[in-house]
Amino acid sequence: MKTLIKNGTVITASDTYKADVLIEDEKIVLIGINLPAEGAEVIDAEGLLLMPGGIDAHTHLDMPFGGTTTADDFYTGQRAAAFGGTTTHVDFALQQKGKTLKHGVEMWQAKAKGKTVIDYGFHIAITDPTEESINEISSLGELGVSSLKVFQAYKGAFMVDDTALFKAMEKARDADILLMTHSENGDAIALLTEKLVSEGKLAPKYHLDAHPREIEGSATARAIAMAAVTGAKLYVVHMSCSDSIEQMAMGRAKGYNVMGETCTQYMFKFEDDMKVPGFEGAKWACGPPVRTPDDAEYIWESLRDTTLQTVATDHCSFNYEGGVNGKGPGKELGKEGWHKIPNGIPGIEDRMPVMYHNGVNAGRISLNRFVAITSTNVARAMGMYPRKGTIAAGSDADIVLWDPKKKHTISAKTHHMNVDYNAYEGMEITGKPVRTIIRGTTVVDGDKFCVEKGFGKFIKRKGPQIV
Ligand code: DUC
Ligand code: ZN
Ligand code: ZN
Repeated sequence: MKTLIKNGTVITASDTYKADVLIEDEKIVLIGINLPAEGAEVIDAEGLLLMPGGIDAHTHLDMPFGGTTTADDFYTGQRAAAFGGTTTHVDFALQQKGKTLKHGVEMWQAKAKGKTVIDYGFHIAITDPTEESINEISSLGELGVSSLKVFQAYKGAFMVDDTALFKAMEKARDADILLMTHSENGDAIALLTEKLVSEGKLAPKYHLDAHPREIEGSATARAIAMAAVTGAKLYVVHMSCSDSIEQMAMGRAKGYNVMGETCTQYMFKFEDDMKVPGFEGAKWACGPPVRTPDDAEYIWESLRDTTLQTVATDHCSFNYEGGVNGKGPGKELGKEGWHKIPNGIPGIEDRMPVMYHNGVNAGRISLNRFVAITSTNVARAMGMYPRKGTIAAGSDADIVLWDPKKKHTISAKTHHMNVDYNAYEGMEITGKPVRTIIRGTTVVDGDKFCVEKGFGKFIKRKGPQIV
């Protein structure tokens, strides 16, 4: 099968140029001027940008968490991602206590099976760091997994101590696995939580007091120091504030193998949104928490100056009004106390348009930088480049046809995510995907969804790069 995309403007992390793109089966085979159309289906992309499909390195689909399970499964979450121009994501598989890492990956493979409509991979989160589990890091490559997550938070659930983190880093270094940390101080959070709850401080806003910025900063510093000593490749996920990003800047200035990710919500949702009267603030409970408008500006600057290299979503959807009309339990679980609110914000569909409008249109980042932080750098870090993350001969034909003039108002009423609220409700954006192509197949065409469940492929990853 041949497809020729004519007259579009190709945008990569480094270049902007007008060209035709020829696709044969699943791959891009030729990029050039006035390519002949014989035997090909022709797509006219006049006035459109051709960008590599977005890659979201941080999602939680069908994940049991906080006494319930996330509202989006692999079908609803991936379908929404495709409407938003994301063509690949890497989801977090969780090791179950007493079980192997491989078992965790297999569990998540089973959740995805028969539901996938975009391409995907898995990180594995180590939650039971026995000697056996640590040794298993050496064979993660055989599962097509090139990244290992370690939680420095969620004491009593996912958190592991520094001994385990250090040992995991040594093994990850030897096996060329990317070590990812959720950097907060779980011990301090547990103590603060206990104190706040015992004082009857139960409204959603107290979530903020239990997750101070300073402990995100110091946990990040701890992870970076251990990466420096062990030589592991470190990727710090969901960096929310200047306290942690300053540590990242310092680590990178010293030449350590470290890089950082932020998430869209940290540029648009703030502490004040959690401080509103009533329960509404529960929508924005996530870990690390939302911070301040000053942090948002700091994040934009850090994305510009390459201190931060990727933007993900940490998509973790829970209904605001769950437990009714066939919906599973959601945020309402925390009505009696903020500490019972399931942590997470949805956004897998919104990342690309929101970052484009507020980044590129607002003059904060260039188009090429937009591609770098939403796709190319992610593919490199996750061990998928150049198969994913660029428009080049030999790469998978994952291409988003982007209309830079198309206007849209984001709303839960029209979004495709299986959740009853949207973090960007009412945001008027200009520029969005009009056609999403994955491995040469059109997955979304305007409002139409064009593939069946099971289309999405598991991507075996290896050779993570710090960028
Ligand atoms: N943070 C969230 O907000 N949700 C899922 C897990 C996490 O670390
Ligand atoms: Zn996390
Ligand atoms: Zn997460």
